[in-house]
Amino acid sequence: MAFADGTADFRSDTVTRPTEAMRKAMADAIVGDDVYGEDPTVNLLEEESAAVVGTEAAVFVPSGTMGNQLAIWGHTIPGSEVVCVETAHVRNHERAAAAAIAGVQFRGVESPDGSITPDQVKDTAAPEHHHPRPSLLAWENTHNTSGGTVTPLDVMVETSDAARAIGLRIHLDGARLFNAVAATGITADRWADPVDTVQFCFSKGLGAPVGSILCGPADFIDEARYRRKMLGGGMRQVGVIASAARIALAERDRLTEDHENARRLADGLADRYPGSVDPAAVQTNMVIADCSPIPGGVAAAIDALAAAGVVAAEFPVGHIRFVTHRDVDAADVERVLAGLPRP
Ligand code: TLP
Repeated sequence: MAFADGTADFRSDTVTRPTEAMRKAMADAIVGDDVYGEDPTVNLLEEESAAVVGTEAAVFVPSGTMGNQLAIWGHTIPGSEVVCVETAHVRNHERAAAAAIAGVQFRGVESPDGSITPDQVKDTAAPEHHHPRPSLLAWENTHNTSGGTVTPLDVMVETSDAARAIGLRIHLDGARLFNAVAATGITADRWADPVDTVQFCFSKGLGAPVGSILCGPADFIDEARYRRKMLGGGMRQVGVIASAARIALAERDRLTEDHENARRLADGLADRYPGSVDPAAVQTNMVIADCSPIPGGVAAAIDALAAAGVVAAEFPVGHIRFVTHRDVDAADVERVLAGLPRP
């Protein structure tokens, strides 16, 4: 189902527009001042979210970035290191906020798919007089830049155990946690079990227009709520948007449709342009296509798609990242395949 103007936007799952049910819920939302803790819709959303991931508490935040940054700030001390994969969103796509806010730097470890081994974490422990000390291990599951790959739960458990053994706290950037749930059938509370805090987004595949949530122990979340206000994240009558997020959370099972559409697209691209996509690497709602087998390369592909009413962007260089979501369907996948230049 493309947008009302007929375009199908595959750039990200952040582009979804609120459904009629969300718009109605937003119009009818019962609200109060959330800075006083008096917005009933936000309070419900926080309780429901904490229950889904099995934590004591949760705090609603405007963005995944703010959720991640509150976690990093709360878990670390200035001058320490956050261990993550070198391509992590917290490291590369959050405007260096962790350096500005928490005063930490990142130790990015090499990983093709978002996994981190116990040895990679152990190697970060300060071995000599010059090395900064690590304070936090940050997971990203699913992992964005490797194409929505799932880090297996046993890998998360084993490496998190190794991290705890050397005194690290553990955060999960679960912007797309429910894509990992949909791909594996493993419930969200089990993914959250090895970590101290988890951030997930309502505004990605879940399809809400705005909002994310940080979940964790009650005392940690109390402090995060205090710091959210410091950052200007006290949002007052924010039940207006929490109402849409509640619907997004309740409808999370629909993500399997996005995964089916991504699979269709991956198979179609691999068939037409051998070498562009490894279908076996496509596990959730993203397909990263190497455009070198497409005549004219990435620029010609983006232009041809635009002429077919498909919005696509280069990410990373020489590639297009196609992301499936609520506002693109199987017919839009066919539109991509029909629109691209023929070999
Ligand atoms: N990702 C966006 C861009 O910022 C790259 C996208 O289009 O994929 N964690 C992960 C893993 C993310 O992918 C994102 C957004 C965030 C955090 C940040 O969420 P927001 O945009 O709500 O701050």
